[in-house]
Amino acid sequence: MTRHQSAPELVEVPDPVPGPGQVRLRVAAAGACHSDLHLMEWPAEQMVGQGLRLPFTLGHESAGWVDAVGAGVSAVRVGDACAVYGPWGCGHCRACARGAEQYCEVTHGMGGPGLGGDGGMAEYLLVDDVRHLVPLGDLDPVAAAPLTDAGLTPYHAIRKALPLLGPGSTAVVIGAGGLGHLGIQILRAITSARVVAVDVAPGKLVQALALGAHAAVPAGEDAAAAIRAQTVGGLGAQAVFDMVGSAATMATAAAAVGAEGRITVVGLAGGALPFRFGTVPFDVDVSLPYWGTRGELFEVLDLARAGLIRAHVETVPLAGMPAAYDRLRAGDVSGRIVMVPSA
Ligand code: FEH
Ligand code: ZN
Ligand code: ZN
Repeated sequence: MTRHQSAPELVEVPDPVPGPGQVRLRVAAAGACHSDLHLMEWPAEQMVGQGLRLPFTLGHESAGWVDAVGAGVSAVRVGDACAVYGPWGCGHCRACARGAEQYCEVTHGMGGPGLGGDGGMAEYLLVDDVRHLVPLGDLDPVAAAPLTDAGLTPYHAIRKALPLLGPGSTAVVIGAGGLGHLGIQILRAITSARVVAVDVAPGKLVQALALGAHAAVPAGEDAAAAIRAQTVGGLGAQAVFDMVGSAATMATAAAAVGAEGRITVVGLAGGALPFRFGTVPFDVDVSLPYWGTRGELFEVLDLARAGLIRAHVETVPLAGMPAAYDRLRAGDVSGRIVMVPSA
């Protein structure tokens, strides 16, 4: 990104040189996230307010191969396939000490690659510290890249709702796109909930069923009633994961969740949820989590290695990314678009 409230530009940048403790990664793939679209829309004051200064290279969901290491790096070797943990923290505060670098007391989840630092929409990505690399072993780095955000974010959210998702429970995923298509798979892999997918696009509902959703409901006025009909006794869902975050999807979540349930809003569409007596059932928790921990990224990759989840990717060369972002904005992407430099 070079200018506020503008489309990204393709520019030549020098190949990064790793300093002590750093690693240069040859990018295998970098996912295109809806959040990138929000970054392109944010006015200067909002970007600066989040600590994001232009210019920087987009791409906060990356994987690739170690290309060069700086002095003192021994945990990885040239040629190793690795995923990049994206929310780079200070490494020393309480949050970082437990691996929750997305909640770092210093960086507050920003400043990493593609979020103020130079990201993966490039041939090379400079990783600030080897702790932000997770070895992939035999996992394909192109398919693994989306797991670092589109997988890790719903995984973190679902992990927090686990106590609610036992036998007889219902979990709803609103938005079956980049995060939703992986959230459905993660719910099937680590919970015994009945999974209901909601989306505006018929094609995404078909894909959701193929990926393991037990039911698929078109978004809209009648969605909440259709969701409640899927729940035990029609009493509402135990957990609703809103991957969109618009006023309409939040209203659907509030009407679909049952008493003592949990609404988790992950999407950044900027909607608001009236939260007072009568707008949500009794004892409903509402949460707005952000990304996930370093330890959880290992667990997400373990799920992929076990064949329990897989990102459905469409590869695009770097030159094709401006048009790809336009398709993402138009809702015309199923699964995840990943930029592949060699495509
Ligand atoms: C990025 C920037 C701001 C908010 C949320 C995000 C997510 O896409 C990161 O997972
Ligand atoms: Zn993202
Ligand atoms: Zn920290």
